[in-house]
Amino acid sequence: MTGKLPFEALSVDTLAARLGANDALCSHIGKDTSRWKVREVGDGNLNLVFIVEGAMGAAVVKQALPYVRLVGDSWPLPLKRSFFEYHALTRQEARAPGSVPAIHHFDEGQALIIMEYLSPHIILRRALIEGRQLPNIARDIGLFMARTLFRGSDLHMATKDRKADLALFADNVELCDITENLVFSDPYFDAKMNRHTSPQLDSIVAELRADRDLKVEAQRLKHIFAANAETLLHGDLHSGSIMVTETETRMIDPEFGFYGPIAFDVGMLLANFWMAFFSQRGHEQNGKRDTMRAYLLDVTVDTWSVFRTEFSHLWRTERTGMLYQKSLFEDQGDRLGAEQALDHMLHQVWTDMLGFAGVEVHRRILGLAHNADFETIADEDLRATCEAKALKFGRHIAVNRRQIHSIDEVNKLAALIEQENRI
Ligand code: SR1
Ligand code: MG
Repeated sequence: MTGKLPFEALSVDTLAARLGANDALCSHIGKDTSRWKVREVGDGNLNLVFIVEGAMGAAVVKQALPYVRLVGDSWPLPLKRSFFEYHALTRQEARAPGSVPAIHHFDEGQALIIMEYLSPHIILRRALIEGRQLPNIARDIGLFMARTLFRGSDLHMATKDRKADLALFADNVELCDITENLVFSDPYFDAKMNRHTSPQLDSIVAELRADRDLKVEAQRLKHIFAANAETLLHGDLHSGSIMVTETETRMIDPEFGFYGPIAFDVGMLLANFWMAFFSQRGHEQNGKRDTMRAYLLDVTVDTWSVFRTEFSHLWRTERTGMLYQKSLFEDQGDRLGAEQALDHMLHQVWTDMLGFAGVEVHRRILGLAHNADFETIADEDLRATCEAKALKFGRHIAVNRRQIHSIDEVNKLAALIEQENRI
């Protein structure tokens, strides 16, 4: 296949014929296509994902569709998101080696990426729903965020390179538009594609939509998201975008990559741990999840701590960009000045991160794109109870983010809300 053919979506039946001559794929799985087994496994909202197994091994073929898969062709979405995913993956690999799947081949015209098949990895969200405690995720994801977010910014990059990347990713307009609407606005009015557990949550939803402070805060966060082009974000760093084994963690799916605020990836990620926490009560059929709940709160503490520590380390050792130049501080013997600036920066990330986490929780319960943590709770009353607690928590951290000073404080609040009998 060459990039010059018109785009055509692959299928289980056509994949071998269409990619049988692809050298990159053949070199990884073997070229005898009669031995290829193809499965479509995409369970995300946007794309096709195939696992192709051959005599020598397996690979993943991911292809964008010209529309949103979750909704159908009534919602067109450009194929170029595959281009942004490819470029984001190459930068993430350079900035945090070993943290993303290896890329074997990219075909821009067909909007497809052939990449490493991660096995026996599973999606982190699934592991958390099953109640599995993975020992390394806080370390691995904390390091990934610190390294990619620091090294993709003007703190580290030559400003000419950063501006070129800023221009490149600025064209990821339609995916930013999804986040701008689905995360920051739609949950707070009666948007067409919204849904929630009804009637159980109806009155809470009405309250949130009438909550002036919350809506103002959500719009302030949207403003930060849209205007603060600090670094190359993953852009969709939730527990469905992370694959894990007991010992390994890999980030996938950065098609929402663009230049935005450092705090966005961190907030979205932590929100997903807090949602996993609030959903545990809905998954207690085979036993209590108290230790799992404690584990999830520990993961938020450790992730934030690893992020902070690594970001601070990079600040001290790799601050080679045009921001907070060493010539102004360390080179004049003013190490404390650099530390003061670092403190300011981390404080800003902390405050905004809480806000982004709060609205992420809301949109997964009130908007179009829900998450399996809550959706797989079959008992709707129980699901609504878990969701109502998460909504209350999300509102609190979004609106009061400037008055919250530590992650222990946040987690105490989460534990208190979790124990409430009525909402
Ligand atoms: C229409 S896309 C809905 C959501 O799916 C993606 O994974 C992103 O999280 C997006 O917001
Ligand atoms: Mg995705």
